[in-house]
Formats: sequence, C-alpha cells, structure tokens
Amino acid sequence: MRCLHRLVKSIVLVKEALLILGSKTQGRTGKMVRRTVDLRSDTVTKPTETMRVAMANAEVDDDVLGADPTAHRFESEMAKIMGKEAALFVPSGTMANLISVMVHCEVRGSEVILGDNCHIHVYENGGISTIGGVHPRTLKNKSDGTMDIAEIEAAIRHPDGELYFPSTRLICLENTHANCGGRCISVEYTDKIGEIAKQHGLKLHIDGARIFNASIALGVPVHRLVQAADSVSVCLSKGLGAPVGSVIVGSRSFITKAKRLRKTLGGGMRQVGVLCAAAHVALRENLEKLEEDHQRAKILADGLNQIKQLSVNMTSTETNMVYFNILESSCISPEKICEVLEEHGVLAMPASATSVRLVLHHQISESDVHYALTCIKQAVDQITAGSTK
Ligand code: TLP
Repeated sequence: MRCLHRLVKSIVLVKEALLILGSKTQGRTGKMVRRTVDLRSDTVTKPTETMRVAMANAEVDDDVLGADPTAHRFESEMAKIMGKEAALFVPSGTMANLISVMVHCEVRGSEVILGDNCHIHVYENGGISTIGGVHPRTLKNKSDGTMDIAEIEAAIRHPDGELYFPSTRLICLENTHANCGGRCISVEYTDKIGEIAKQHGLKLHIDGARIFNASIALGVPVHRLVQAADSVSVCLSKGLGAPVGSVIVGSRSFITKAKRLRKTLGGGMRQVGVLCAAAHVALRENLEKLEEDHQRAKILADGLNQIKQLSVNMTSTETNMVYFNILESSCISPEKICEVLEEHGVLAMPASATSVRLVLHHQISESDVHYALTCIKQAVDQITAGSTK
C-alpha cells in the first residue's frame, strides 16, 4: 500500500516536472508563462463546465416581477441552509452589505458599530455613509478579527443622548475576517454579541462573504454559526466558485425591505435564474471542497515559513487565506515580489507595506501550491541577488 502511494506520488511529481518544462502560454502581462496560478483572491475562479451547462439550461422569467423559478428555488435553498426565513440574490457582496445595513438603519441618524479593519469599512467606498447616511462607529479589530466586548458595550449610545448623538442601531461582524487573515469568529463570540445586541434593542449583521469557510473550519453547522444574527450576507462568487452574486438572508420582513432597496440601488435583475443556476451548482459541488482549500493553505503557509526571508503566522492560517510577511532586513517589497512572481505566472496581491496575500480556491491544486512555492523561493533569491530578470 505504501509502495503504491509512493509510486502515485512519483508519477504526480514527474507529471509536474514535465508541466514545468513543458509548453508556455501567454500570461496576463503578455509574456509567455509556463502556467498560471492565480492566488490574488477566491473571486477569480472561472465557472466550471457543469455551471455553464446549468446556466445554458436554466428555466428563467422576470425576477423583478418576482417570476423567476430558478431564483426562487435557489433563494429558498439558501434560506433553509442558513436557518433563516428568507433569502435574496443580489449582484455583489458590497451591495449585500449595503442593503443589509440600510435596512437595519432606515431611521436617519443611525449609527453602526463595526471593526476598523472590516470589509464594509475599508473596501466598500464608504457606501453605508455616502449612500446610506449611516454613521460608522469603528472599534479596533483585534488580530483574530473580533472586537473587544467591553468596548462594544461602551460604544453603544444611551438613548437619552439622542438630541446630540447618533443612535446606535446595528453591530456588524465579519466571518471569516478577511483582513485579519481569513480568521474564524467563533459561535460563542457571535452568540455573545447577539445577546448584547438584543439587550440594547440593536440588530446584528454578519458579513459572511466566507461564512462557509468559517463553518467548515470551526466544525459548526452554518445555520448554528449565524443563529444570533438578524441578517447575513453570503458571497457565492468567492470560495464557492460561482461566477457572480451574493445572497442576503434574514427574516421575511427584513427581506421584503431588502428587495425594495435592491431595486432602488439598481440591483434588480431580470432573468437572474441564469446566475442562480450557476450558484446552485457551486453550492452542490464546491462546498465540500473548501476543506481541501484550507489544507492547501496550510501546506502553502508551511512552505513559506521554510523560506528564510518570509514568515507566516501559522495560527492565523485557519481557512483559505495566507498572508506572508517579508522580513524588513531582506529589502524585498511586496510589489516587487508580486511583479517577479507574475513573470512566472503566479499572481498575488500586496496586502500592506510588508506583506502579501495569497488566497486558495477550488481551481488551485496541490501541485499549483508546490509550483507557487518554487516560484516564490526563486523570486526571493532573484531579488536578493539583485537580478530580477
Ligand atoms: N473582497 C475582495 C476584495 O474586495 C478585497 C477580496 O478579494 O477578498 N465582504 C468581504 C469579507 C469580502 O472579502 C468582500 C470581497 C466583500 C464583502 C465584497 O464582495 P464583492 O466583491 O462581491 O462586492
């Protein structure tokens, strides 16, 4: 059995070597690359053959008129999986969060408590303020993606002050927390925040763009993980691999309001069943693959830690994201290493002045991970030697 295992492994390695030595294709920069390993994000996946067939054959009608059967089926399925009364398909995670915050904060002068490093605050063009008129009260995100519970309680405004102060109406969490390394927020913490929200008559929204990653990594069913939340936004076009879309889940009355806002924001789409059909396939076929992404992320993180000039915090590599830090003394900038990697067909994103983000998804194989590691090692050596050709 062991011999067989070794033989299979050798065949894989030979195939791998042939691939590396083999034919070149055109990369993003127009240069010839041996292969492309796109680790910029889990948003970069291409729809699979099954998804394309499902899209081609989707039974559709006008969803703005509420008549698209495929959208209905998909939304019902999502509501059931998430343990909420209703669901709504929307074009993006950004719109899902914006709609959710705006529904909870429909009274002007509302304030939301959220992490200073969360996606809603950092990457969504400040839409909750500019479009929603909602005031953000940011608290420091700890390195595990949570906010300090005492600080949350202290930040809730007393209703007596409403002549002067904005009124706290909502708390937002992000699970997994992308900027904190794809870390999982525990069910205990989520329940506690839900309890505090309830005590003060506030709502709890979870940006669950990668909530399935969290559920799998924590071993907690997703409906349980979000039980305390009044609304959750779930991205279908990240780890799940659907080409487009997010879903908002919540109570029936919440979703009725969300539907109206979706139309206001231009997110009502007509024969949207075409997109929902692909998302349904993603749910059926890719959910269980998230676990493999997490395992590959660990292999990647471990390999990066073997490279002298780089370091990864292994405890923060809980799901499909790997952030590596570059030692200051190495004089390698994240931009430079990404540029050199791109010449090898390995795509990555600088995350800060000293770190790079790599994200795993179902179209990254273990062999891709090893290839990426080889290229990263080579890039580090090249840059350190002063030759980047
Ligand atoms: N995140 C993208 C970038 O915007 C950074 C990525 O590549 O990770 N919530 C979270 C936690 C997200 O990570 C993202 C996208 C969104 C919301 C927004 O989703 P989309 O891109 O569909 O608007």
